[in-house]
Amino acid sequence: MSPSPSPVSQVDAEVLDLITRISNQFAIEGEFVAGEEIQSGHINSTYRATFEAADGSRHRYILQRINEKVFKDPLAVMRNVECVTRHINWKVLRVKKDLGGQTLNLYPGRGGRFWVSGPGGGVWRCYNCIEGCHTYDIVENTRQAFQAARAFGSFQDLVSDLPPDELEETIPAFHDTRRRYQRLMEVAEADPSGRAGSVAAELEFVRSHEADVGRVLDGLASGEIPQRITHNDTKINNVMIDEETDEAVCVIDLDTVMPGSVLYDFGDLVRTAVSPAAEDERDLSKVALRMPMFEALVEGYLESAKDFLREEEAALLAFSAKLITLEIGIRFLTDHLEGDVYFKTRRPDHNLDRCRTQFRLVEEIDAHLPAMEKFVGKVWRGR
Ligand code: GN1
Ligand code: MG
Repeated sequence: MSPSPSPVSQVDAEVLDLITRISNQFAIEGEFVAGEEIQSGHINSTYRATFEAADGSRHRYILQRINEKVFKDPLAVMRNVECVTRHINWKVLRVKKDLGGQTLNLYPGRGGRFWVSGPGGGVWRCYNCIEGCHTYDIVENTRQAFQAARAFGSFQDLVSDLPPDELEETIPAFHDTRRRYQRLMEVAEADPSGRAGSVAAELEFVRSHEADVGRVLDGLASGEIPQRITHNDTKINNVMIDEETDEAVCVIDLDTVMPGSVLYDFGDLVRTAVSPAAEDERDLSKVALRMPMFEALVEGYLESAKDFLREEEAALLAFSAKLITLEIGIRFLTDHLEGDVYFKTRRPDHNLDRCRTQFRLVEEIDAHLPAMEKFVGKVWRGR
């Protein structure tokens, strides 16, 4: 299969002017020479700026505007990100010297904070650009899958000793699948965009999976599944992979790091890494569960997570893939019914296409679940 790095696009003069003005407010050296848009991500707006220093060397920086419709308190997001990046930097330096790789760093801005206000409002931040790496929307080989899963397990380990009270809940009830389910049913009932009639089959699909939505939540409530600090958005394109060695170098997108279950992290990684089809693929015959990819994810994840993971969590790793794929499908369908107010869309019915792809993948996972559970059990016992 051909490589599928996440897309980057040219920007028009107006956006270029905006990026220039924003980047000039951060403490970065040199003069702005170029800017482009990074298109992956459905929430924030992300750009890459190139600066030329006095000695002629060029360096790139990531500029991002936080979407405040989604993150109602963007400054809480910034407090969390500052806390997490500082902690990781400390830990890599002092505790895990052999971890290697790169870490995300925020640049200070005019006004003495790690963010600046944009001309039309909004909270902007600036990160270092991790060079020599790609992010992938579709995994090409099992080495990438193994590496990405190991990186997310290490990430969970890195943030495991952050005091939970230090982190604010940037999106309340983010992975409350039961609440996501109820919300979908309410929106379908109210039908604000007049689209519910055309998604009867999808709604029926969700209803037929009602029994699944509480499984991790109930474990969290009873204490059987521990609450931990987790990433909460472990899409495969949120890990930077070295272009040459395929090694995972750095986990990015720290906006939803907060208390949760590691199962959501593992499940979302499986959702985005096992299928050779894009998240919004319209040809559903292309959606498939590639068992070798799943196996590489399990091996990579357990390599870094086996020491802290509990038996009860390991037992639900395979199921978590089904749960999170259902949950994200529910969220896409809800947004479709609400008139596309949350996720960025690039074509009509984009959220519906994404939802259908997720539900097809749920079926694929269901069909493979016994084999997936068997494989997890084998690796877990042999750890
Ligand atoms: C959003 O922006 P991005 O692509 O990192 C969403 C995730 C979804 C994902 C689906 C804050 O993440 O929860 O899983 O889209 N992020 C938020 O692709 O809602
Ligand atoms: Mg994200």
